[in-house]
Amino acid sequence: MGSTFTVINPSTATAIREVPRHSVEEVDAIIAKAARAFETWRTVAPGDRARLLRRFAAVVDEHNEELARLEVENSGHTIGNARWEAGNVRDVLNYYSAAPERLFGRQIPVANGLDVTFKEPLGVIGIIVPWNFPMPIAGWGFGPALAAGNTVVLKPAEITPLTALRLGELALEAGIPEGVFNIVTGSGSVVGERFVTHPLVRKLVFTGSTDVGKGIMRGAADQVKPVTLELGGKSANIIFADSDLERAAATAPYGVFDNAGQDCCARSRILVQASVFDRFMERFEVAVKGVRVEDPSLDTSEMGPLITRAHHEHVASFLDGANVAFRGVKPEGPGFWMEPHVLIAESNDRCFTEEIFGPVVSVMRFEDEADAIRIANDSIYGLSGSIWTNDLGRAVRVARAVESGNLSVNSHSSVRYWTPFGGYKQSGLGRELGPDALDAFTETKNVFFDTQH
Ligand code: TAP
Repeated sequence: MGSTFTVINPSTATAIREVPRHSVEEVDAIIAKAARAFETWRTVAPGDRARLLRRFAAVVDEHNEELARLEVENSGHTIGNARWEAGNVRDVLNYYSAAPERLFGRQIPVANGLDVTFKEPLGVIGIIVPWNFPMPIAGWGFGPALAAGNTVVLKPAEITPLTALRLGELALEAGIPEGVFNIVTGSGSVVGERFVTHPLVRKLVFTGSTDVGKGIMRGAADQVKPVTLELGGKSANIIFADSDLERAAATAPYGVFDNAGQDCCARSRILVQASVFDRFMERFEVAVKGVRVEDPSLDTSEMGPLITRAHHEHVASFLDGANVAFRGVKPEGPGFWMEPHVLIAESNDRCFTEEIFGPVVSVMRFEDEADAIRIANDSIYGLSGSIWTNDLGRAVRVARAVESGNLSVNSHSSVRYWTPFGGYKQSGLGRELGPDALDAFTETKNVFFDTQH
C-alpha cells in the first residue's frame, strides 16, 4: 500500500482517520477483479440479483443512523439531511431491485424470421463522486448499474470517503459477491483518471465540476467510452408578484443554503418581480436570519460548515467588494463556518454568473415574464430552478421556457428517486434516477433469427 490521506472533520477542523491513496497498479488490480466478477454477476438469475439488492437495501436501512453520523463527522452535513441521504441509498436500491426481472427487450416484426432486442450489461462501470453528497450520488450510480448486471468501481472524493467505504462493507455483509461493488480511494488525478483510461472500464458516471467533467469527456472520447455527466449549476428561483410571497420568502433560504449552499441544485440566483421586490426582501431578511447555522450533529441544525478551509477561502473570494444586502448568523470557534449572505447583483457580476457552491445568494429584479425567462436562461448552466406564481398558465409557460432539467413550481424540491434528474447545457449529459436510468447502463443488442432455413 502506498501513502494515506488524512480525513478532516469540517465542523472542528480535526483529523478523523487515515484512508489509503491507491496507486495506479492497485487500481488496475481492482478493475481486473471487477471485470472477473462481471462474468458471474451478469449470469445471476434475475430474481436472485433482485433479492440480493433488496437485502443490501435492508442492511443499509439497519445502519441508517451509523451512516448518517459518519456523514455528519466527515462532511459536516446536518444530521437530518444525513439520515435522509442514507435513506435515499436504501430507496434507490429498493427501486432498482425491481429492475432485473423487468429488463425487457422487444420483439419487432420482420419478414422471414424473428427479431428480438436484448438489454445487455456493459461490464465494469466507473463511478466518480464529488464531496458534497457522498451517499446519494454514489447510490444513483451503483443502484441501477448493479441491477442491470454490471459490476462497479466507485471512487469517492478523497476528502469524503467514509460512507462509501462503509457501504462497500455493508454490500458484502448483505451477500453481494466479492468484486461486484468495489470502493477505490485516492485522488481524482490518479484513481479517477485511471477509470477514464482503463479499457476494461466500459462506462463513466461522473458527478462534479464542469471543468473536470469536460476533461473526462475528452478522455473518454479516446475509447468512445459512454459518459453520464452531472455537473455544476447556477439555478434561478423566479418569484412573480402574483405568488404567495410569504411562502416564497420563508422557503427561499432553504432552496439555496441547504448543505451550506454546496448543492448543485442550489437556487443561487433569486429573481424577483420589481413591483414586490422591497416586500420580498423584508420577509426574506427575517427568514435568512432565522436559519439555524450550528453544530450539524444537533437535531435542530439547519446548516453546517463548509467542507474545507480552501473551499471557505474560495467562497469568501466572492464577497470581496460585493453589494451585501444582509447576512445570517454563524457559530464562533474552530471549523470552516460561514454565515448565509444575500447580495444584490448586476447581470455581469461574478457572483451572478459563476457557481459559488457556498451560502451566498444573489438577488436581482425583473420587470415581466419575458424578462424573467431571459435572465434565467442567460447562463451556461441549466440544472434546476423554482417558479413561484399562482397563475397556472404562467406556471406552465415559464416551466416550458426555462432551459433546465429539473424545475419545481411553488416549491424547491429537485430530487425524487423515481423521477429523472440531470442538466441542460453545461450542467450535464444524460439523466439519472427514474424509470429510464437502466438505459444508461445497458447496450441494446438486436438479434435476427432466420426461420426459413
Ligand atoms: P470536482 O473537483 O470536479 O471532483 C469531483 C470528483 O472528480 C472527485 O471525486 C474528484 O476526485 C474527481 N476528479 C478530480 N479530477 C479528476 C480527473 N482529472 N479525472 C477523474 N476524476 C477526477 O468537483 P467537486 O469540487 O468535488 O464537487 C463540486 C462540483 O460538483 C460542483 O461544481 C457541483 O455543482 C458539482 N455537482 C453536481 C451535481 C449534479 S447531480 N449535477 C451534484 C453534486 C455536485 P478528488 O476530489 O478525490 O481529487
